Amino acid sequence: MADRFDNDAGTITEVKPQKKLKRPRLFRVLLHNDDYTTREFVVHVLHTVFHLGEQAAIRIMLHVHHNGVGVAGVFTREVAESKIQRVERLAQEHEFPLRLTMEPEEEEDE
Ligand code: TYC
Repeated sequence: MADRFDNDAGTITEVKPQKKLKRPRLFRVLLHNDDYTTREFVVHVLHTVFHLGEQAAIRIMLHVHHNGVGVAGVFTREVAESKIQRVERLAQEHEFPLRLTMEPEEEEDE
């Protein structure tokens, strides 16, 4: 229930209870392996869309190539969604079947 108090003018002001400020939920963007997308294209995408340096981009691409899936980055929902859309569009333009998904990070308590 909202708190109430009278001020000097005799009016009543309702004060909304303070909502606890929470950090936004974060999402992992997962990159999936396939047999057709070139290694160069994956590195290019990691560099241009995820702003990873050459070394990190190559490392993640190789991790996905060998393990089937890997994390391209961690973002808020909107940023994760827009990066996935950008990559899907780039991949379509190059006729690569590259696939990305997103999943929520575990909430930390506090
Ligand atoms: N497996 C691909 C190849 O050998 C390379 C690749 C890596 C594709 C990562 C997708 O997410 C990917 N050309």
